[in-house]
Amino acid sequence: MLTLLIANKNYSSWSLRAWLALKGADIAFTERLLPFESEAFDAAFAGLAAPRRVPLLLDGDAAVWDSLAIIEHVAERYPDRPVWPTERAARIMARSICAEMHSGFHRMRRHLPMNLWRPPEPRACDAGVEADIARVADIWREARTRFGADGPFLFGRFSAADAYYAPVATRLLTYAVPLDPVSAAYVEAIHSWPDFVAWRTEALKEPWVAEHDEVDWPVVKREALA
Ligand SMILES: N[C@@H](CCC(=O)N[C@@H](CS)C(=O)NCC(=O)O)C(=O)O
Repeated sequence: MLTLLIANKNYSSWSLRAWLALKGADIAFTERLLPFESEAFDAAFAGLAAPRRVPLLLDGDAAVWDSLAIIEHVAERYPDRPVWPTERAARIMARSICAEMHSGFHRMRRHLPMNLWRPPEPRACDAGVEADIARVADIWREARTRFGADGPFLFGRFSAADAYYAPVATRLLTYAVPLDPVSAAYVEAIHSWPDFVAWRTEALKEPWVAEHDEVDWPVVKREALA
């Protein structure tokens, strides 16, 4: 049995990536939510030969840490599940753009933190952040044009690449970034995906506020629960 350690659903974009990738591939797991800066968070990592970071997957007595390693681990362990796109050229691009997200886009990630309960409102961006956003739009356009015929996601049907770019889709909405039609449709597809809706619904109920992720601090702009 698999157990996925995650943190706050409102803020933890790396947790969201691993969680969505497993859900999207229909891989069963138990989720364990550890609020940031809690004793439970520290206790969960005591005795594990792994960094104190989420997501972390427990597979029996093995700990797999880092979202990309988790995704590759489950792809290997469940080869019949659609973790990655099935077509080779699509899979090559999917892996490449996940690696690009994993090691890049620092300016955008820092300036526009994931914050699912913040109502959409613009935030001024410098040229570096704008360049990151433009690169995301280029990736989405290329994937959708070359491989997107079978559905609304980057490679048609949902894959790990969508799990990886879902937090970006939320940031573009949260900070009211102007979008081209392809990006707007993709952001909408992510926000309508039932697994994402389930995650966001839970996020909006959370009590924990992280000052460094609230760009309007000391004001916490927070959408009321429906
Ligand atoms: N590159 C790592 C990033 C993991 C990471 O930075 N996780 C953050 C939360 S999103 C964390 O656990 N921070 C611990 C803390 O803030 O106490 C991955 O892909 O899993």
